[in-house]
This record gives sequence, structure tokens and C-alpha cells, in this order.
Amino acid sequence: MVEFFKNVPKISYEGPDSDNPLAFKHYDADAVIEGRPMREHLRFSVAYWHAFCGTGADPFGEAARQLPWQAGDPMETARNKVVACFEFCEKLGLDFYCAHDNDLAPEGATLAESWRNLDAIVPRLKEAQQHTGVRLLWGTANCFSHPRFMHGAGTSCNADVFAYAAAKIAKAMEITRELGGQGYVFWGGREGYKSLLNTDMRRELDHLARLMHMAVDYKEKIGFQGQFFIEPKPKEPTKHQYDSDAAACHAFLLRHGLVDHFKLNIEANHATLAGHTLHHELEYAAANGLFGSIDANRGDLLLGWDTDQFPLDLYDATFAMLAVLRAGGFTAGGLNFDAHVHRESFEPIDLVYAHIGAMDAMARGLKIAAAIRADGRLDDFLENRYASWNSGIGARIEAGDVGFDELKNYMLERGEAAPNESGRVEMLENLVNQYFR
Ligand code: XLS
Ligand code: NI
Ligand code: NI
Repeated sequence: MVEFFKNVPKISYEGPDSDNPLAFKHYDADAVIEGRPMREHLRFSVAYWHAFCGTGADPFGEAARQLPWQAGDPMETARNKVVACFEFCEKLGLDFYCAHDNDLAPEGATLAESWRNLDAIVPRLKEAQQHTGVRLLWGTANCFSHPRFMHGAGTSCNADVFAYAAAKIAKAMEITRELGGQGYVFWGGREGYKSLLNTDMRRELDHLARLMHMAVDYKEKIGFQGQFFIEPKPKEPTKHQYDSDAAACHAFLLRHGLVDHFKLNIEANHATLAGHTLHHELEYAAANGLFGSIDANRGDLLLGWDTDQFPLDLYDATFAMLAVLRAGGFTAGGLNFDAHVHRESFEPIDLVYAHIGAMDAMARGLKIAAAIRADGRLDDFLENRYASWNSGIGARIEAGDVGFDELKNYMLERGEAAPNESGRVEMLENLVNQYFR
């Protein structure tokens, strides 16, 4: 059997005192936290596109990565990538992978040829899944790379392009079902605009909703049981993406009667591009019944684009895992490392280091978040902060028993509101820091 990550052993847990760069210091897959093994809390996934397809090219430089699975014939490359992906997942102990249709097989000269290419690869993925136990977290369709999608896919001004996207999404859903995918992701790609001068926003949004409704119908028709996710992103490649953040997706889903069919796949770097934190987006999603999955990565605040770096920030990891635990944990979703190595990290081993670090960071975030929850002071503080709503006038407002007339009389009688209590932000920040050890 060919090996693409030669000299990489199976990565195991050695504990926080280990100096071995090829070992986990915090991710102990079977260790139980809050009644569940870490692997079930974290549901780690490798992103097929970044890990096995990305070449390290950027707008200023060509391909730089060593990709030992790359062959002269694109179909041979596709077959090799299957081997590389499952070898990688087994060695790292990643339980899932995520992929676009185009990541798996090359596009042909016609749609039919593209589908023949895919159909030749899917059985190999299925077999590798059965053999290793590694599963598909979510599938998706690439409706943004090919020039035909220059004006968007579901929001294109060209009806034929909409039809092409619909066909591509239908096929990607069939493949995802065939592979037992836990979910299916819609990321807008080029669903947005560069200029309002050439854009009929109302019509484009209605078309996008039509595409989503067709997907919902098709899901039912083919018996795909997975969860649909929308992945918000505010810009790049367009200037304004319609699915700009969790709240914008929520409004779109509500307006078009789609809200019961979707959850959100929140990406850290997209959250920061939108001027939010990952924590904010997760809390918004959870507060509105839309918490679903996470594309775990990070941006660089000095750079204004989707740098898709591996998530290593322990505060971000902790706050994300606090939100995940509060939301009751993942069901269909997981932590997909939608991240790529830096261009200068061009050897296969760099991908290994990147995932070890990211898995350890998220595992450490999980442990810290669980410790903060076990301590209880943070949750107690939060609960008590709203105590005035549990009885008296607060309870009557929440129950909808009073209106402006009653509140006018209530406040006229009292003359002044009850005194405020401190928000204790610094004390709570200190409490969080206490668990960073
Ligand atoms: C791009 C997105 C993309 C989606 C899948 O910014 O993050 O990679 O996750 O299409
Ligand atoms: Ni993503
Ligand atoms: Ni992204």
C-alpha cells in the first residue's frame, strides 16, 4: 500500500508534559468530559480542499506545496487523494472529512463527464470509509470556481447558470447521501455583488430562496437524512455576500419560510470578517435554534481577508467550546478545519503539525470550558444577573401581562428604578484566566 505521509506515526496522546512535536498534549480522544468522550464533543474533520487540493498558490506566486499524491493524470490524482485523506485521518485520529464535489474528482468537458469522474471516485471513498471508520461530516458543491459562476450561482443574472448550479447541487446531495454524510453545506461562494448599479437585489434574493426550496424538496425526494447548513460570510470573493452573518442568514431563512430546514455552519474567520467574534456568532445561532457546525480556523486581524489559518488561539477555542457545551453539543455538526498551512510550510509534515496544534487547541478549549462550567460561578453569575425577571414586574413583563399603561403607573408609583448591580466584567475575565493553566 502506498504511503503519502511517510515517517508519520499514528499520533497519540502523551499529555501536557510531552515535548514530542508528533504527539497530542491535550487531545485524548477517549477521555470523558461532561459524560462524553472528547472525540464525540469535538468531531474533528479535515477539509479535503485545503489539505489535499490546495497548492499554496497565492495572487503573487504559483504552486509551492509538495503534494506527493499529485500524478500526471487528474483521475489518478483523484484516486491518490482518497488514499492520502484516509491515511491522514487514521494517523491523526480525525473522525471525519468534508469535501466539495470538485475536490473529489476533476471537472470534465461536460457535466456528464464531470459526473462520470465523480462516480468513479465515490465507491473508493465509500470503501475507505468502511475500512477506516472515518466518515463524511458534510458534502457541498463548488458553485464558485468555474468562470460560468462569475455572476454567482443561485443569484446569477443568467438563468442557465442557475440551472447548472441546481444540477450540480443535486448531484452533490446524492453523493453526500451515498456516503452517509452527516450534513450538507451551502456556502454562498459568489452569491452577492460587487456593484448595485448592475444588481437587482430583490430578484437575486428571491432566486436564492427558490434554489434553497428546490434543495429542500430534493432532499425529501432522495431521502437524504442529513442536516442542511448555511455558512455565513460577509465578503470575498464578492464585496457583499448575501449570507453575511448569522443574523442575515436568519432573516433570509425566516422571510422565505426556510428556517425549519437549516442550521448554521459558523466559520471563525468569516465571523471576524463580519466584525463579530466566533463566540458572538455561535451564541446568536444557539439563541435562535440555528446552532449547527463550525468551520474551525482563524484570521489575522492585521489582514482583512479570509486567511484560513489553523485555530490556535486558546481564548477563541475556550469561548467556542463554552458556546458549544451550552448549546448541548454537536449533533450533525462538528469542528471542520477549514484551514490551510502557510505557503512557506510546503512539506506534507507541515499539514500534520498544523492539525496536531489545532486539535490540541480545541481540546484544551474544551477542557477549560468544562472546568469553568464545573466551577459554576460564571453560570451562577449569569443566572443571578437576570434575577429581577424571575418575579414581580419582570415576570409580568416576560409573561406579556402588562403594557405601557401598567408600566407608566408602576414607575410613577416608584419614582425611580431599583439600583443597578455591577456587571463585574473584570472579575469574570479573571475567573476565566484562572483556568488557563
Ligand atoms: C470559503 C468557505 C468554504 C466553505 C465550503 O471561504 O469557507 O471553504 O467552507 O464551500
Ligand atoms: Ni468554510
Ligand atoms: Ni472561509
